[in-house]
Amino acid sequence: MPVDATLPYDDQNIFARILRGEIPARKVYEDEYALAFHDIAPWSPTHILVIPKGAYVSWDDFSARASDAEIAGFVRAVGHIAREAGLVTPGYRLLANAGPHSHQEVPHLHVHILAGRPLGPMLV
Ligand code: DGP
Repeated sequence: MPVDATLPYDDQNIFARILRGEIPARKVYEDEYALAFHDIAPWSPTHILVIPKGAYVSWDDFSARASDAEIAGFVRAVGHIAREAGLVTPGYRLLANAGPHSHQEVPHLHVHILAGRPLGPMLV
């Protein structure tokens, strides 16, 4: 069910629970600003989700409220993960849904890293 990203942050959302270690995830990377783990229902052979450690619903929420250090740390983490996973040469796609029209399902900002096969053009 898509979420309304304008609602206040819900600290019971599934990614908040993964961050707190209440439910398991197949972790790929973690640092002070970001946690990355494999998507439970992958759309492509490589499907990694990267989330900020802070409580942000969406990209617009994050860019409005996060500190410069959080934003820089998160963006650097996404690039680091792509490089470390060997995705740079074959290529990869970044995608972040926000709000009902995008079909965002989890109300904690996440960037999808999609790779592992030719992905074709974006479908909207
Ligand atoms: P979005 O529609 O952009 O909000 O994508 C949410 C993604 O989160 C979707 O691809 C499935 C994934 N997902 C949902 N629940 C879990 C979970 O409990 N664990 C993991 N690893 N991924 C999840």
